[in-house]
Amino acid sequence: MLAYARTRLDSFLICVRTDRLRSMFKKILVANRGEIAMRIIRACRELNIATAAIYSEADSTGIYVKKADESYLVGPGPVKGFLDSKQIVNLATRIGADAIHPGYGFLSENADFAELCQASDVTFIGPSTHAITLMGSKVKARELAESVGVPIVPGTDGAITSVKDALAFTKKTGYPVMIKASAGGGGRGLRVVRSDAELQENMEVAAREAQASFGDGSVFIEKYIERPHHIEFQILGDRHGNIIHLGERDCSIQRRHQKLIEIAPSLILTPELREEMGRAAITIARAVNYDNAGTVEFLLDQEGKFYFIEMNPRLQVEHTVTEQITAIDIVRNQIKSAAGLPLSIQQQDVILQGHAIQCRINAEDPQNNFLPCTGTVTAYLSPGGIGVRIDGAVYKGYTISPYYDALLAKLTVRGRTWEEAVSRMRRSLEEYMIRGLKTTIPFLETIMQEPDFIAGRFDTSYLDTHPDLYSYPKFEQPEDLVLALSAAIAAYEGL
Ligand code: MV4
Repeated sequence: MLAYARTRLDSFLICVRTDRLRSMFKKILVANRGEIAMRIIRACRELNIATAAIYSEADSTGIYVKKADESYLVGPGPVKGFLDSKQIVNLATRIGADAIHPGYGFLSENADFAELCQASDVTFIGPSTHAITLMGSKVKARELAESVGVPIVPGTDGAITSVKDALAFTKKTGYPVMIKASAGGGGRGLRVVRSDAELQENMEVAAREAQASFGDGSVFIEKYIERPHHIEFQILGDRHGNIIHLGERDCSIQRRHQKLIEIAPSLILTPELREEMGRAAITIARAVNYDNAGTVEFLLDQEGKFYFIEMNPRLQVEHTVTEQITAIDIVRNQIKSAAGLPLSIQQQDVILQGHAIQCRINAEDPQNNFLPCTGTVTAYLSPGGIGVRIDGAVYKGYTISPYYDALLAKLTVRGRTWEEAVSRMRRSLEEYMIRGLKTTIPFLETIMQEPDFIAGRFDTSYLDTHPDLYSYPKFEQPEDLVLALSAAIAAYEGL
């Protein structure tokens, strides 16, 4: 009898909670596109919250446009609409959307946009403008980390304005050093220099580039950590002062800061180091009263020492690997925290189970310097089975345009062990069929068969130190060869 009463009470509480959520947000405007728009729409549907998508003319065939309850054309052109704060907030107000989810990229780290949302009484689903602003300055983020006792890379005190100051720093620490744009991020505005001459050559260029790219020419210098692991901790906060971490992701397999493969958990963190780095991540988040989802980035050097480098005040592409090993829905928690609800999980509820790997299925040709590829998908079949997740927005007949990033889909697998996860990813990539344009699938398949990767022996130098990865067969399928030969014959015959 008691068990039955308990079940009835649980069902009642679920209804109340969902109703409360529904009463919190009636409609969310998804201010993004592609796979992350799909991801947000899915979370909203599970919370019974209506969704409004925005799209450009170049994107009108996007599957997320079809899946949203409403969709609105923004512009002009393929990108400007997604970056037009006023147009988006005015639309939200006009259609009765009481919240906006920015996804990642576009306006997701734009404090002015978050401010405009607030001023227009539309909830910005993300951290406070204070957190966005502070973490948008790598110099301020470093100062904050140092002030709360979290290790940072030895570097200059604040931004530097003269080569003289730069040389004074390198005289003390030696080379190599990294020149970083304070307003940069995600790998943009970074230069490694290994001598006084290189420093003098690059300082002014770095400042000019930073001014042109970010509207802020401030640069600072850090000691360059050779061949680090790039480890980031997922943070979840709410508006009641609760902050937890959901473990780490190892994002070391990148090419020029473009992440290709992410894994969770890291294969090299000991439980003690995970505990220490997790505590450091929460310390930094607490110092800015962090109240939504965010990621604290560290470098781990070859001696096992870690250093804070930056915090990303937004949802990340690679959040899926964390979700797969914790069974915690990060986007759902973002929405609930932004709606003012307290976190429903505490740190002790976060259990990391198994291993997850995410591969980015990009419309790029790794054998041609990752040149972005466009074209129409002539055949599409995604993998499935136990522990396989696809976050994507591609289907047969979809045309990939040159206006957006090359991400077609994210393939995430989970296994009880690392070996199981690798074999599952290998099998899933074999199964994944996208025809009509080149993708990173064959390149990723090669990595899944590479001994160092399988053994977990990789750091940020992996792609540079394994050139054989690029020598997979040029034509993945016979029809690719036929297409290429037909094109060659046609060109020869001057057709
Ligand atoms: C570094 C570093 C080595 N030493 N800083 C900065 C942006 C972040 N997303 C990665 N960043 C790095 N900062 C110091 N002092 C190495 C990285 C880094 C990286 C740098 C160049 C090329 C690829 C990289 C991949 C991960 C981390």
